[in-house]
Amino acid sequence: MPQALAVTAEERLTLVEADGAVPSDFAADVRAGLTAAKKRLPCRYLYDAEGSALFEEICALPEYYLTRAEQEILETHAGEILASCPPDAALVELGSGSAKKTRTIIDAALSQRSTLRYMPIDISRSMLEESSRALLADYPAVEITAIAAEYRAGLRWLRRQRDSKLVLWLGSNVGNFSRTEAARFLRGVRATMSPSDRLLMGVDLRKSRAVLEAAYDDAAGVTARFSLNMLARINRELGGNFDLDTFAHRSRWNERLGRIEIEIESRVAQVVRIGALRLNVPFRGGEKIYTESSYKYSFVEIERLARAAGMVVEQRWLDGDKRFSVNLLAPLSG
Ligand code: AVJ
Repeated sequence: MPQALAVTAEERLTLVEADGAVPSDFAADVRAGLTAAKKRLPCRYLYDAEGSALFEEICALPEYYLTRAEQEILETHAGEILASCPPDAALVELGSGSAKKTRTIIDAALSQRSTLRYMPIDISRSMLEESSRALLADYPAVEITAIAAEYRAGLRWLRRQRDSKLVLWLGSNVGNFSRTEAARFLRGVRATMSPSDRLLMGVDLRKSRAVLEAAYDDAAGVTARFSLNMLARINRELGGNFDLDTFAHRSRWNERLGRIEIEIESRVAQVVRIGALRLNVPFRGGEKIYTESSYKYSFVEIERLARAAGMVVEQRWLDGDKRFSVNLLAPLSG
């Protein structure tokens, strides 16, 4: 039985549920957001099973260049990226999701060394388990410690680890944060890093209105379905009676603030009932619910962000069309 000697995938997987996480409260946030003078819903609720599947579809859209551009950069420069990190560094990933892009980094690492520790941190436990098992099946030399946690709890857990590390924060996930929130979050990441650790951050760049607005309002209507899924989720989980045909997805590039602004607009005056909240929500014709910001950066803004977090941009790579950036950040001493 040669199998008895093999280290099984199970033995190479540890799943940690980081404690102290304040679980987000969909019902309370929907009530607060839809009774406010300016209606809003937090973008983290876009990602239930339905929304996560739609987001995967977005990543393959012709208009949504971000995923392909980042993948191109990682494929072209993975060796160089790893050469800039401690040779024994563990790989940490914030918001790992399906961890598809991570494979490029893992391949490059394993061409230089025999084993690798991967520590994905993600809010979705099911996504973590699924992506971890897939990786373990394909990479016998990889050991995984998967942390099911929101960012804050994940960082708290990371602060207690002693491994040297390369932290991955890909996909321009920084875009959902305001610039102030992004700096605060990165200071938290900085606090987990020792001097030789590095942060690899994928950041979408400022560009023309036409390219940006198409990326967030594709011809096939997938982004619209992704957006409106927020209302469908309220219907499913909170007994809402939103008629999705009477709402429209709107996205607009705000050049001054450097962000795409995504809203859901009520096409007519109407009252929506949300049963579980015992709440009636009135809408004027044309009234909007703000659901998501997607911030874009110039090179100077990326450097400013790094500095504000006590780090410096050590290296930067772009795709061939110069639409997207991958940045290697090093902690500043002190
Ligand atoms: C996951 C935040 C990177 O802002 O491009 C895509 C989310 N929303 N299309 C982005 C999103 C609509 C995405 N991020």
